[in-house]
Amino acid sequence: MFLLQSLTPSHHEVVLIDGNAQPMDEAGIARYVRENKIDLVGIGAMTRMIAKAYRMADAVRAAGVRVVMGGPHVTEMADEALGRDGGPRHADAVALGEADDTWPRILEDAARGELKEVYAPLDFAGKELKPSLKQYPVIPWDTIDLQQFNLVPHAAKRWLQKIGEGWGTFRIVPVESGRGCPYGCEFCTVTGFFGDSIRFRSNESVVNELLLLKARARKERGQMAVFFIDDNFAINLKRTKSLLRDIIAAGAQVNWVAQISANLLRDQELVDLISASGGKWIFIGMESIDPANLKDVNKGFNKPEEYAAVLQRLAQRNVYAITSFIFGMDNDTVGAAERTLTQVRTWPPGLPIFGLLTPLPGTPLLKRLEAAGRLTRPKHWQEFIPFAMAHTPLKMTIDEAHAEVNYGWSDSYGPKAIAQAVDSIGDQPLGYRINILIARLCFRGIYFPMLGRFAWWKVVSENRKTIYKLTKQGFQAWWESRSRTTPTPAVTTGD
Ligand code: B12
Ligand code: SF4
Repeated sequence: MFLLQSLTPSHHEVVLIDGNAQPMDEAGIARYVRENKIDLVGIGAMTRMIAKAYRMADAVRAAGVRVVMGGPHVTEMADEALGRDGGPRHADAVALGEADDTWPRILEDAARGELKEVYAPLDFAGKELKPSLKQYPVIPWDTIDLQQFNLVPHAAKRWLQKIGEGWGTFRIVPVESGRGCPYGCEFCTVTGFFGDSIRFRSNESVVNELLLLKARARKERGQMAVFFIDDNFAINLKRTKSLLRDIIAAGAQVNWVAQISANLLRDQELVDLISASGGKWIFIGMESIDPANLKDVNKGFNKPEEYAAVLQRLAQRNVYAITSFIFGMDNDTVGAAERTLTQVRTWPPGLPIFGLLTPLPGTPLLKRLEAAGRLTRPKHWQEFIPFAMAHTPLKMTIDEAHAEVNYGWSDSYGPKAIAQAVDSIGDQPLGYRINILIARLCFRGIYFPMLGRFAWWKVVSENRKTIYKLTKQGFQAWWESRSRTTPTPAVTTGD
């Protein structure tokens, strides 16, 4: 939404609401658009939250305001959004595919009262146009209102501003450096949506964006981390290395996270540059430790036998991994989670996450399961249930697959596992251990929602031993550094 805002002609005013950061219900959004005299509402959503997005769209339309929807789900299911499939209508218009070029057109049509139903990025011959990222707009990070994205509690702001370079604000900002991934994993929408044509921004425009973010963080005495949202940040090794070198040369390093497939992390020079340019966490879609499963989903380029070495190479540079696994694959049997965790426990500490194989619209997986008559909830997004399968796996039941995911999360995020993860890097600086602890406590919430103070209090209490140990060590380190810097009185002999 930051990108679409930047592509909006300047005579329009844009307000951004992120449903995760600033949740609203139907009555709330209807009131908001009325009170703020909004003329047009744009909604983007993934399949997972499309049912909620439709409810919000319905409320906005009932308040008399037009709705345009875009993003990966409605691109595949435009008829559903427009009510052309026999169901209710949710959107006045849909933007198919990448809307960089169509968004300004949509706005002009809406302003003239001539909004069309479908906007597709096509050339005069009707061929799909993929926007080049060479002329990327400047996202005005120095002026955008980022209050809704601050992860630091307001009450602690003043105090935290004084620590080190300042922690008065902490935001993780999405930055795009390129689009597309040609690998075509069966469950993934990316190859179909962005196409296998990979496009990159210029190094200069990415570096300038980072410098802008850094300057804002400094001004606020806060922290700005970056999530490079590229699907596969190192898909072109030569280009990624050149970008990282330019970031280092310009002093534009910020702490960053990115998604990179395991096969590309064999390269030692890449890992060195990741570390030197501020890379802290790499999301790796490991999916399975079973080569047969990987082959089934067209991800045979993942080699489970090299997972440990890849993670070691990263950890040696103090870069850790978010390792993502999928259960319920066709070759999975009962015990898949424990077999996976037996390996995970021997790896450097990271953030393992577990999901279920999910047939998303537009993926080859959905087509295959549909053709085989294996879908149990063909339109699972309309009755969204977190961590629930929508088809029957081949070698286990649906309930057994759910139990595997539950075991994965419970075992990896219990107090014992968290203490072990922190202790396993006992020889590393305190900051890295605190980083692992905080990240584990936060990631726990993906499966065990930690909404409200009581839920957080309970988690803190369960992990009190580890928290106490690190706090004590932190206090000792602070005390020792203080003693070292306290000036000793000068002794004069008075000749
Ligand atoms: C960043 C990201 C996240 C972040 C989101 C943080 C944030 N607030 O930015 C995090 C890590 C939280 C996340 C989580 C998940 N994600 Co995610 N994520 C992405 C990622 C990598 C980048 C999104 C992005 O910004 N892209 C760049 C912009 C430019 O592209 P875009 O969003 O598609 O927008 C363009 C068009 O779609 C269109 N458009 C989009 N919205 C709108 C709205 C309007 C009004 C208009 C006109 C146009 C328009 O215009 C834009 C410009 O061209 C994408 C992959 C990808 N490359 O897109 C996956 C992706 C969106 N995620 C995906 C999935 C599956 C998930 C999870 C469900 C994973 C899981 N199993 O748990 C979770 C669900 C989270 C939840 N809240 O429930 C899938 C979604 C597929 C689908 N059909 O829904 C994607 C496509 C990845 C994939 N491998 O298939 N994700
Ligand atoms: S490597 Fe990742 S982004 Fe690329 S197709 Fe596979 S799952 Fe999608």
